[in-house]
This record gives sequence, C-alpha cells and structure tokens, in this order.
Amino acid sequence: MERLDAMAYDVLAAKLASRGVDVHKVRQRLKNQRIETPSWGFADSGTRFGPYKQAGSAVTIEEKIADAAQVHRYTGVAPTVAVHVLWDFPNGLADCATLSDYAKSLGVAIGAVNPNVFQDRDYAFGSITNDDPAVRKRAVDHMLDSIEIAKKLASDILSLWFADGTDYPGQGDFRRRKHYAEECLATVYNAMPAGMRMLIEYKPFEPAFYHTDLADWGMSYCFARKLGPNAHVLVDLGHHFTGQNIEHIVSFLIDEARLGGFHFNNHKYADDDLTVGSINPYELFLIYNELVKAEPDDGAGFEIPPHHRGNPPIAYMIDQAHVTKAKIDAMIQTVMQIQSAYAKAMCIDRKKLHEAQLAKDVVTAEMCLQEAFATDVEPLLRRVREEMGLDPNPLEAFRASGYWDRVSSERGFRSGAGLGA
Ligand code: RM4
Ligand code: MN
Ligand code: MN
Repeated sequence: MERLDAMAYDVLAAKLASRGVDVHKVRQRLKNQRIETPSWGFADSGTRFGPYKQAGSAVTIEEKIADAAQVHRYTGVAPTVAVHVLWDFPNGLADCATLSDYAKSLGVAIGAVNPNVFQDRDYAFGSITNDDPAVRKRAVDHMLDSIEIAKKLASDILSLWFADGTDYPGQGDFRRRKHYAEECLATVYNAMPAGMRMLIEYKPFEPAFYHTDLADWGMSYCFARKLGPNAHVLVDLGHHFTGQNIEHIVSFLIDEARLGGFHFNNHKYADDDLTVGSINPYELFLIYNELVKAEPDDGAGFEIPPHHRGNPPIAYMIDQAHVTKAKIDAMIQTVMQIQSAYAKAMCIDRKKLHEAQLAKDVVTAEMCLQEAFATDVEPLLRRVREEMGLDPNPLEAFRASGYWDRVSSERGFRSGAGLGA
C-alpha cells in the first residue's frame, strides 16, 4: 500500500510539473490552510418542523469545543471554533471566563464571535431595522457585549447576520430601515478595538419572505465601505439564489479588498446548510480557483497581477447543521472536501489558461479548469497529512478512535440551547 501511495504521488507530481505547478509549494500551502468549525455544528439542530436529537450531540460549550478539537486533531487544519453568543454563553461574559484556557488545553482556540439578534420574539419586526428604538438599542447592546466577549476570548472577528426583513409589501419602509441599520452598525463598528474585524453576512430571504434588509453582497459591501476598513463581507454559500455565480462575487470582492470570509455549506434548494461540495463540488472548486489566484504566491510560478492582491485575511468558516449525519464525521468530511477543492484549484495550468484566454480559445481555457477539477489529489493530500504527522485518512482514524461511541453513551439524548433546539 505504501509503495502504491508513493507511486501515485510521483505520478501526480509529474503531471503537475507538466502543468507548471510546483508540487512542493502546493504541499506547503495545503499545510498552511486553515478552516474554522462552528460550535453550533456539534449541537442538535433541526428543520423548521422541529429539532432532531442525536445521542452524543454537544450541549455545553465545553463539549462543543471538545468535539471541534477532535476535528482538528485528525485533520490538522481546523484549529479554531466559531461561537454563537446566545447558544454558547447564555449568561454572557460570565460564561466565558476560562474558556480560552480550556480551548487551548485541547489544542484549539476561539474564532469568530456571532451575536444573536434574531431569535428573541422582540426581533420579529427587525433588530437593527426595527422602528422601535428600544429594540434597536437592545440589539446594539447585545453586539457591544459580544465585542467584550470577543476581547475576553482573544477573538478578532465579530461576525454579523441579521434576520431583519418583512413578509409583505407595505409592511416596512426600505429606506428608513436602511438608515436605522447604518446607524446601529456604525455604533458597533466604532466600539471595536483596533485589530478587530466586522464581517457582514447577507441573505436574500428566510426567515423574512418579502424582503431582507441585507439581501445580497452589494448591500453588505455598501455598508462595509461606509463603516470603514475593518468591515468586510461574509459570503455564506447557501445565501444565494439558485444559479447565482458565487465565484464571480468572490473575485469581485477580492478585487475590492472587501472579502472577509466564508460560511461554507452547500444547497440544492434554499439555505439547506448541507455539506459543502455535496451538491455542487465544481462550484466550490471554481470559488477556490479565485482564492488561489488571490494568494500572494500562486505556487504555479506564474506571475499574478498585483490587482489580485491586498485583500484582508479571509476567514474560512463552516456554517453547517448536520441533521441526519453523525456530526463529527460530517465535520471531518467537510474539512476534507475543502482541502480537496483547494488542492485541485492549485492544479490548474495557469500559463496555458492565460494564453488560451488571450487567444480566445474557449475550449482550451475551459479544459484547463476541467482537467484540474478531474485531477485525483488524494495522493497529495495523503502525503501532506503524513508530513504533518497525521493519519492519511482522518475520517477512518477518527472513527477507529472510539471517541464518538464513548461520548454518545456518556452524553446520551439531551436538550440544550441551539438552533431549533
Ligand atoms: C443564518 C446564517 C447565520 C447563522 C444563522 C443561524 O442563515 O447563515 O450565519 O448564524 O443562520
Ligand atoms: Mn451563515
Ligand atoms: Mn444560513
């Protein structure tokens, strides 16, 4: 097996060399990749019809961090966990006193802090766009508290998503609501310490079904620009209409230096929060193609134009709720899927692609992408994992560890705070 692996790797390295790709650099970049898991992805979640409970689902933030640490332990590239304030710290600041140390003891750290201004009944008619100043203040205060929590947890990302919108024409005034949102966001932005970034997520519909106040990337971008250099757009892959060209949006935002991060997931119909790459792996690959081009060294030895540079650091976060899959298995599978898309995007013959574009040879240009997408990058990923001191197959290694069997019998079925729970 080892000999076969070594042979497969050599064949792949030779293939990549013929495309002008330096396989050593690709390995290095794969080792430097970072993916953030969400605390809520380890807890019970559900559908609009109700929550589904799994034996072993995490309830406390300590359990969620412990589960996230398993994902990092077997993949080596998921060292941070995003947290959701209301679900993870129901008592606010008091709940997170020793959490950084706890996370550190398990080999991980806290990532983006997500305030929650959508669950409470008060927000049914909007949070930062509500006509009632007391509700707007409540939402702003919660975000200010979230900044304090982020400081306490040594996190430098405040990640915002708003459910604000209306269900029927005439229900609200678009422009009045827009001005409320601008004012509230400015208050929050100005309270952030130096070095903290605000990520602004958008979503076209749901839970509001007529209009959403932050409906698309252009609106998030517009708010971010008005706020200042530390406000960036968060692209959640599930928050687009079917057929929308997400890689184009990604590329545009990179060029404007406003792409702040991702919420990885995949959808077939709406905001399904399925495993990224499960429905449309080619889309994920095409997104990574844009990201690879924006990295300082494209690893292909081909000079990338300076206008592709200068974007802020990109937070690669997962936002998935696994209802039917075993949660840690699904998270490891997700990380592997993202690694694979990244690796494939680095297998593109960039010189050939560039020349084909200039020569208006559409077929060759497209085939440069298709050949890279069809490349079996598993031998490369296995080699990288071995070099990182990991098992070449993280999912099998995790399953063989017995962790899940142990925690599911220890924890059993329980209720807890969380999405739909
Ligand atoms: C939204 C959005 C946010 C997430 C909430 C629960 O659709 O994706 O990121 O925090 O769901
Ligand atoms: Mn999201
Ligand atoms: Mn979503």
